[in-house]
Amino acid sequence: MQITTHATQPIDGQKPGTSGLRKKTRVFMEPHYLENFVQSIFDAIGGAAGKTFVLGGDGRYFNDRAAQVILRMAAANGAARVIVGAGGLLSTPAASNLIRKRSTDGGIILSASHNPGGHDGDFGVKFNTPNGGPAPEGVTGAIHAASGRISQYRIMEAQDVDLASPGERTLGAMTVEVVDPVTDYRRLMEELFDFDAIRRLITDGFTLRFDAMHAVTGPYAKAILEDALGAAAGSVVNARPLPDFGGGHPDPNPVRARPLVDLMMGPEAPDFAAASDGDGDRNMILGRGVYVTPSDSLAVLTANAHLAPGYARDLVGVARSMPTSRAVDRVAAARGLNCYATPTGWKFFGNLLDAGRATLCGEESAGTGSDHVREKDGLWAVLLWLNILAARRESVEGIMRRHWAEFGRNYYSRHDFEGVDAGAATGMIDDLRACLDELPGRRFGALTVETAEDFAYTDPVDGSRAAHQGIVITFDGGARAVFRLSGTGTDGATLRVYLERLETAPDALDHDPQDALAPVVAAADAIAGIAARLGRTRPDVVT
Ligand code: G16
Repeated sequence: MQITTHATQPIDGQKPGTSGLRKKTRVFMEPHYLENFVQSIFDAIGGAAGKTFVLGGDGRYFNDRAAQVILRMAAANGAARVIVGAGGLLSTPAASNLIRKRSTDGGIILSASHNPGGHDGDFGVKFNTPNGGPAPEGVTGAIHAASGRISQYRIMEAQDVDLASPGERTLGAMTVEVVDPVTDYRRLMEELFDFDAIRRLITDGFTLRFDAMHAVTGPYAKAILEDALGAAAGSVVNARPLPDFGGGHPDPNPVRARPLVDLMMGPEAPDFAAASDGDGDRNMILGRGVYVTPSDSLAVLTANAHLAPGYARDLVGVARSMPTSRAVDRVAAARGLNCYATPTGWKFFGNLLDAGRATLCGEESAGTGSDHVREKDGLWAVLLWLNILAARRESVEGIMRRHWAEFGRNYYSRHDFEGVDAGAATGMIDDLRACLDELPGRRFGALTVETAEDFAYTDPVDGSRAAHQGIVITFDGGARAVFRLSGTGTDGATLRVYLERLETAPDALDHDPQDALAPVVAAADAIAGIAARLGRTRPDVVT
């Protein structure tokens, strides 16, 4: 088969963000766009010759075409083997598991995660390193640099590889190993959790619903929750992955997964519900009548992980992204665990996990995970919750109430202002940064500023430094507002305002979070001038 070397030129903007390169699908479909970026990955890691990679994606529009292009480029660049999920599908955590388990040289994941799919939606490409985790900043920087120097890419002229079913195929001298996307992942889950106990819970009448949002977790959830654990047929809804996610926005939060929330707040609610996102790394947890914030979920999982066999060992530590609420810090303090606050982006957990400093990690953006892989893992979080429920035999609501009574409640909410003018948003953050020194001691409504900082992080393992990772304002009495711009959007800018207030009074643990946070919301707007500067009086998404 013929290998062709195409002349090309650098394309502006191939700079990976919070999680890989995300752009409009039609941008990725432009001539040479995907090819330039993939060649830049190979160039940045010292070539592909003789290497083994994992390849898969969340099944969104263009996933199938992109997978074929990447296979032909890997073959032309001399790769020895690519392990690819049947149909080109792999959830992000399943890909991370395969990268590690098969001792590969890394993997390429095709996903724009929770962003909508389709020709007019979003697409993304992410490189994960041999530890199974998202490439750290040093590697993404090298990929970006390579994309700025590129002058040619190599591709094999060949027919499409048959990816429909498991088996080995060849592409020139390269082996394409097509695997069932679910098998290895399900085995890993069986090692970590007490499937018998969860099965007994379900046999005893416990009911659940899992919304796969027409994204990649459908086949995983069916195989594990229904087939292996005995949840009633139909417990997993929207289970068939669709290229446009059925026209939906596969982000498991109370806004995008509204029907599930409505079900759980109504009379027909099952005992437990959960949802996952486009590529299966996010999760949302609900009990009958109760929504568990991702920050609270991390705290509860940390406090109870020992109830699952995979975590019966002592946890070594826990890590959260800085904007995630400090609920888990209170558990860590009580249990004598190290607790790390990293910048937003799962890639920042990698070193802590590799160095054995953290066992569990989590983010306010609906991500929770552990050292079992190097990505956040939606179904893993669901199974850990189910294992805890099976061990405690209490309702989700009961578990939350006891948790808040013991540790206090960190009321928490994130307000997103989407698609705002990028210049105005950047200007607002810059101006905030410029006035940090003047804020401490100033009063905004009921709250007085204690500290104001521009968050920077020095990795305790390799000493690498990430600056300008968010503006953090703390107030007296344990309240906090954090401002940062999203690194995953594709339209203008998204301002995220993260709001938190600690409450420990036993009679004040049951308020509506938006009411409890009203003084913090008002202070945040007064400090940043969101309405005046961005012309928005209310957020587009409240989680
Ligand atoms: C990605 C990252 C997460 C991050 C989230 C939101 O998640 O992996 O670490 O918290 O984006 O990032 P931002 O606030 O910059 O938009 P995912 O699920 O999209 O891969």
